[in-house]
Amino acid sequence: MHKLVLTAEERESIDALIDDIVAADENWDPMAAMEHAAEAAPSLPRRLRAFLAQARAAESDVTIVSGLPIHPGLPPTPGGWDLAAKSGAGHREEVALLLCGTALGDPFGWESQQDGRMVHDVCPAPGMEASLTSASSAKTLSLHTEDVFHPCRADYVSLLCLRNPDAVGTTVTRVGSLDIPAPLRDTLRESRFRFYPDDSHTGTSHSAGAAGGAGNPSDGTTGPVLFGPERAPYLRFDIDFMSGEDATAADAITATQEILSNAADRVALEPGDAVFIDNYQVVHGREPFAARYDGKDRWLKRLNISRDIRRLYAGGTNRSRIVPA
Ligand SMILES: O=C(O)CCC(=O)C(=O)O
Ligand SMILES: [Fe+2]
Repeated sequence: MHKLVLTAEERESIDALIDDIVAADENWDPMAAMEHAAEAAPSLPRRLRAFLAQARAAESDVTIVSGLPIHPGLPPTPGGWDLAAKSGAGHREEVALLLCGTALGDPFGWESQQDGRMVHDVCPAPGMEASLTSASSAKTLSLHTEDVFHPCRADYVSLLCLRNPDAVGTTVTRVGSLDIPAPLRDTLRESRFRFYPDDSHTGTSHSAGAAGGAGNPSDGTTGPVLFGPERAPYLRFDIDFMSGEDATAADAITATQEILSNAADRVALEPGDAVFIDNYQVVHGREPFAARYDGKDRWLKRLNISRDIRRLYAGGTNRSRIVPA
């Protein structure tokens, strides 16, 4: 884990960049905000730029920037991402995340997720307490690769904390910390697993603890769980949205879930903390919590970042940062 704590002076200079971008965008246009953020990112404090460049070059698995500006006039936590989108709450914080995100790579969004918005809201929504999406609260969000089904899923999933009054933990397991027995490792390296689009894309709704969301086999894509260099592999896993192609592969999923859970660390994000989770080396999830829907609930902004947007353009039909899944 790598962490940088910004000074008050650095925070003020980031705030000034945000002022300029918000002022330039009278009618908030997220795509324009992203472009302005990309132009302004070279003006971020030198220490922050160096830290993010180093994280990228060294393939840091969990990278935290602490002390980003959160506006004192932040509105109450909305009761779900759709309400957040309508009210436009937290634009300044979206810009803060875009500034860091464009310093690390190429931000993008999915057409099928949160109305095709680039920056997502992660906040509890009434009726979704037990869902398998980020809107859940009462149930553990199990350790997962973000958008596990997609060959061009994010290289980093980033989360900026606006509120987290109960210090609810984001859970992370780093593949580098695992000791996987050789026979299991061999199975995981074979293309014996099928990965499915999750409920945040399909609009269907499964509950945690039920059968999970593994869909019609024809919807899935197959591949291995572990891939890449033998000694420093990458990982692709989401127990709720994958299945084994045979009984051994199914057993391997159960065994791996146990190993991942036992190795989990937790990061309780505080307002102004942004975490950049390497989506190839780390699976992440969330501890359960009690949503109150009183405007003070936990609230994060989320941004997907690719290290090379062309991987997505090459498989698509146009060069849009909002990509069909
Ligand atoms: O709320 C969290 O800490 C993580 C939620 C999550 O997995 C996500 O938004 O992708
Ligand atoms: Fe996630």
